[in-house]
Amino acid sequence: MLDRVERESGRAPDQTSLEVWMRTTAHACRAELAQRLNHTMRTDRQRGAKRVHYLSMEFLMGRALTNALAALELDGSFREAAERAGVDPGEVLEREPDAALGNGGLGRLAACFLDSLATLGVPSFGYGLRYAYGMFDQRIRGGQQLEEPCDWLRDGNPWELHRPELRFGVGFGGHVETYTDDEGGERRRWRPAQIVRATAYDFIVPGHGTERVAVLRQWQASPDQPIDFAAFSRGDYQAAGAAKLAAETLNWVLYPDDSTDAGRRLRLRQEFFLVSASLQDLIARHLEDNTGLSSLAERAAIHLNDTHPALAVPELLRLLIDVHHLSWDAALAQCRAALSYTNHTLLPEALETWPVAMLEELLPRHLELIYELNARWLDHVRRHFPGDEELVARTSLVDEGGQRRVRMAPLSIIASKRVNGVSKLHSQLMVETIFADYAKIVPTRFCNVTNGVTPRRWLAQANPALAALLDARLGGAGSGEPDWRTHLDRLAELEPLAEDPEFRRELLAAKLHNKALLAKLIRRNLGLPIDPSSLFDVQIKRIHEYKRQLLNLLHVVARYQAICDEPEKSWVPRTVIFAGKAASAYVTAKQIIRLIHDVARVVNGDPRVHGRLRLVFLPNYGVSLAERLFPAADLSEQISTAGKEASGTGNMKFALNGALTIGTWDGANIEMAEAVGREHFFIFGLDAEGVRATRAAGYAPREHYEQSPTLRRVLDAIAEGVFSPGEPERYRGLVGQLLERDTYLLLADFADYLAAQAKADALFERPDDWARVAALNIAGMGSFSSDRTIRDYVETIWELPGE
Ligand code: 26V
Repeated sequence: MLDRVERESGRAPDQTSLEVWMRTTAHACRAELAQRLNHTMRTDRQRGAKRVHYLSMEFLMGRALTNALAALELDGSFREAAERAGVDPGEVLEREPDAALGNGGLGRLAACFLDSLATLGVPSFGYGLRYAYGMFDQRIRGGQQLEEPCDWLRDGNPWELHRPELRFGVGFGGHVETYTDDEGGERRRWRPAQIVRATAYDFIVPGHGTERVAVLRQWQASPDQPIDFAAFSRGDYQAAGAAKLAAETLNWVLYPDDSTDAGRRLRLRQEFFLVSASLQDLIARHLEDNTGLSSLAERAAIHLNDTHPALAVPELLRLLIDVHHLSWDAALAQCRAALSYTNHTLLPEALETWPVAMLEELLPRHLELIYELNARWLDHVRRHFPGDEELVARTSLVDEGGQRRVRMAPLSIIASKRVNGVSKLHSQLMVETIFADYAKIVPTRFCNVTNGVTPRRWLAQANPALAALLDARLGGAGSGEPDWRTHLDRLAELEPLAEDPEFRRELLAAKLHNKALLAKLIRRNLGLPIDPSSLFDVQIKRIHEYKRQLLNLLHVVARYQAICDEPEKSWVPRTVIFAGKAASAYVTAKQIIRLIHDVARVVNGDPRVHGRLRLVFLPNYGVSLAERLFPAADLSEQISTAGKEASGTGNMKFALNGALTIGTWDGANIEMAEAVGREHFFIFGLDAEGVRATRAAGYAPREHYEQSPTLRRVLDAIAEGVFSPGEPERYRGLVGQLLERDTYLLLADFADYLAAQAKADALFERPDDWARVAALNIAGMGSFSSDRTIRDYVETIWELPGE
């Protein structure tokens, strides 16, 4: 290490910057990983292994260095070298910027999957885009969110392996022509108006407890010709650089969800760019080792992470039919055997559709193929459901209401082998609601694979205190026992330990340690003193109305008012922590952030409260901040309106780190509660059926307001400007929305939520009992490892042969 630092920087190891240390360490790891990559590729090729190709517009990777050092077992030598040079190893690790190439759950799930694919040794490629700017950085000014570009590549990326030899052309626009081939057959051919080059940048994902690795291949766009020389010579520099600009725009920024219509064309171009480059790459690899493409699906599973890569359907058809001359039937058979699709949300506003006119202009051949596919599909529907023309209209790939649009979820469903939801409830609701018609026509295509998270990052690396305790009790790596890091089922062995007072004491000590670290961070970043012995009540995720951060805040206000009424009473001290980003165009979500800050100012500054209630908003939520928050939480807020949160994965990270959950009967909360025991969860509120029935009966939120003095007082205070005295009307509209519509049923669940919070207080007053329940929660998390999830995908969806 000391040698490498000198060679990297031209300076002595104790004279160089932390950045150089970080880069050098990353380069050292990358060199090892590149060797492992070579071995992995060689064995897979020799074995003729079937590979998984995971196509995703998002990979929310976070930092890579801690994970790489752990996987390579270089952690100790790194620390030793740094310390010898008088450098703090922790500070070196902090220098690495987050790779925030995702919005939230969907992107982080993809990152956890890569970790598990590598660890399980599944032959696999992740395919994504090399965004220059990832998820925006969130700043808070005057209590309001400001977005700033996330310039994560500014100082280069020490991890990536540029592969200039892997280059493919991706077309856009132009026209389609008919021609006669050598055998006299009539064929269609796309003549794009523009070709953009795609080059690969590989990020190597290490496996744990194995020398195998996975690859995340990220595509970079560049123009066919970097400069239009004729234009340059004329002095028209704008025209000279136009192609370069147009190409590079493809890699410009990660789209934040809920983005407005502006720029949707660019998003479509990004999606096609990802799909086309990835498919050409995997087909080229297939043809290196196989004679033709009629065996493609035997060797390649192609997975669509939501519908963002759904253009893979017509692009694969085009490549097989137009370029490689398979028949329609043979090509469709390959699609139907190779492709699979995961749905991640039931929210209708998040289901992708594209205007026919836009497709016609950008991807004319693909539109033709979609029409042909649609005709065949509707034939199938008519044959099986004769006379049901309404079913035909509803299941058409083209939405004919208003501006004609292509529906991407149905496109993915009809051309896939399997379609899965991400928790039992979500998969059930998926076939009962949004995809009910398709489930009627092709029932066996639908299945469930419940999400999971990687225990390496989210427990072993994020929570060394708890990891040490688990090692002491279950045996660590090298103890001869299977390591819990790769055999998370072993957590079940903690169940009897929950009855061991010494174990409970150690568990509480580990938690207190983590809370003290977080308190220090809050003090440093926000200047707020936090009591580490208070109950840390944490809600961290994207800000969205259905996730109901506002319900949490209503509880905070109710508690504040109660403390002010009886300041002498002994209140269980609480620190309520929020973090999360609002989509830049999502006005209500941004208002919720502002309200959190307004309430925090009043509550934290009120002497009557006397530190027994603190409200904290930590800016710029992301993977690295999350790694500090999960280990320090006592209470995990998973309070979505039942039926709305497809799965949740933060819920699993909390429980794995010994937090108790206060949550609704929604998403994976249900399976977690069943695994841990319902009695060890603070479950409250309406379930999905209750939500449906409440709405069907004509939900009247104002009745709750009128019947509950507590609720009335809370809403009145917010509406009348108690927390925004400078602008008393600021939240009138927000409260008005709750009283009139309350789309997400906050008021219906309010009373029960408060009752559940009171139960949490009561248990927290008995630390030994709390610790027992925390231990049981950890013990129940064995099956929420993404290793289990990936095994499920391998068996039920990708159908890779067993070892
Ligand atoms: C939609 C869009 C629309 C256009 C611009 C970019 C963009 C990005 C994301 C989305 C939808 C995101 C869906 C999502 O993240 N779903 C979450 O998936 C998690 C993993 O399965 C799951 O745990 C969460 O419950 C679910 O909300």
